[in-house]
Amino acid sequence: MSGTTIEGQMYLDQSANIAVVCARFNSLIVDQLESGCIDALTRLGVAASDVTVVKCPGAFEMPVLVKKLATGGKYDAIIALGAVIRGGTPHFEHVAGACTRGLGTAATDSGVPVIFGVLTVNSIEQAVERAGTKAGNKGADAAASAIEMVSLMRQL
Ligand code: INI
Repeated sequence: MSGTTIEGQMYLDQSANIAVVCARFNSLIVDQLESGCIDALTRLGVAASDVTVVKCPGAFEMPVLVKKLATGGKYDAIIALGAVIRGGTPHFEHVAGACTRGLGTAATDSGVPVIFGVLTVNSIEQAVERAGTKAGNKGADAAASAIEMVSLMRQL
């Protein structure tokens, strides 16, 4: 049994600046992730005016932007939203791998929470399922993770 448990709250009672980086590639899906994310952030206590959305070409470009935002000292958390959908070539592995590694590095190098809201799926159907249909909305899930991490970082 431990003496202390530290947990993040799931609702923010202090202000927080959140950046949401959205890939334009597969925008039919990512636009749904973005709206689910913004809706959840505001319902979880973040003022709409404290949310900054940054649009980029695709998942491959996200790490450099996220790193710049994370090291600028302005944001309490950064949420990356994108959709990498497998095709018939190895392209998927390169884009998804570079994006995943780069976002992880941006988080650990900067010390600012980076939330991985990038779908990496085998089909458009799997992406649709995660963008506001039967498997929920991964953008909204990413918002909840961001709030939990901001709360945790403020306690540690
Ligand atoms: N970018 C994505 O965000 N998702 C994809 O599924 C994808 N695929 O499969 O090609 C994708 N490619 C573009 C890439 O992210 C860069 O924007 C592009 O290569 C220019 O650097």
